[in-house]
Amino acid sequence: MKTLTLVIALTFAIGGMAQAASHEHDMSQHQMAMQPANQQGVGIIKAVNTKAGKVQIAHEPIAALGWPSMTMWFVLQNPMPADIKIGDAVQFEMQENDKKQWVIVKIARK
Ligand SMILES: [Cu+2]
Repeated sequence: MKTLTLVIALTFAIGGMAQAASHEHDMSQHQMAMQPANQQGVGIIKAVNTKAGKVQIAHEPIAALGWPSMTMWFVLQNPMPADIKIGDAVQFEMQENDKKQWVIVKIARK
């Protein structure tokens, strides 16, 4: 009976260690998943909300994401460059943040 208890205790200890190791592994994969490659887009500036730090763009299809062309709001990581006005064609680079918002990290006139 004592032996059985010891075996059970050991099994739990090893199981716990294995779990800790695999959890660590999962975490690194998770971090990689949270930082996907930046996506590229092109479109036309429709509106800018400076206060909210957002820009509305009528973008062309983004094949990598399976997006059709559409008009949508993006979060701006940095203030809009002063030379970009409504109606301008732009190319931009974006990434998804942990709130599932698409954040423009780079934007320039096309
Ligand atoms: Cu869109």
